Amino acid sequence: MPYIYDDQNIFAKILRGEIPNDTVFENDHALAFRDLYAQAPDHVLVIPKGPYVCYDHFASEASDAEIIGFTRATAEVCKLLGLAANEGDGYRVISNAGENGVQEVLHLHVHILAGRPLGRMLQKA
Ligand code: DGP
Repeated sequence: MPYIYDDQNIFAKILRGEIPNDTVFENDHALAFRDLYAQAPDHVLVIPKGPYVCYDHFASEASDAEIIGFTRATAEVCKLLGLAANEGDGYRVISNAGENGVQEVLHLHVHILAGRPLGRMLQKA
């Protein structure tokens, strides 16, 4: 089944400048901005500029340049916030996908969470 991208999602609107955001970093292929509903002292979302629904969509269909630009953007955010595991207290990267992943916004994003102990990755159901 093809991936269906809805360009009316909230992150598409942010990319078009229709909704403001608190930008942390930007390059040709990615935008990083603070999550409006932060769940940790540092909670940054990194999104590709292209129309990708979720992580596996991006990983399978994005160009090499997009994948490099997006991945390097996550590294820049870690550097800018002083989180890198070799110099800071660490962080967590999460990307939710689909119903079981409880993805609310259907434009690929990774959450970078940091600034406090984050506990174990998952609670038992
Ligand atoms: P997810 O459940 O993985 O799809 O997370 C979506 C995140 O997006 C959630 O943590 C809240 C955040 N969010 C939703 N709307 C906005 C918005 O308009 N601006 C910003 N900066 N973040 C938003």
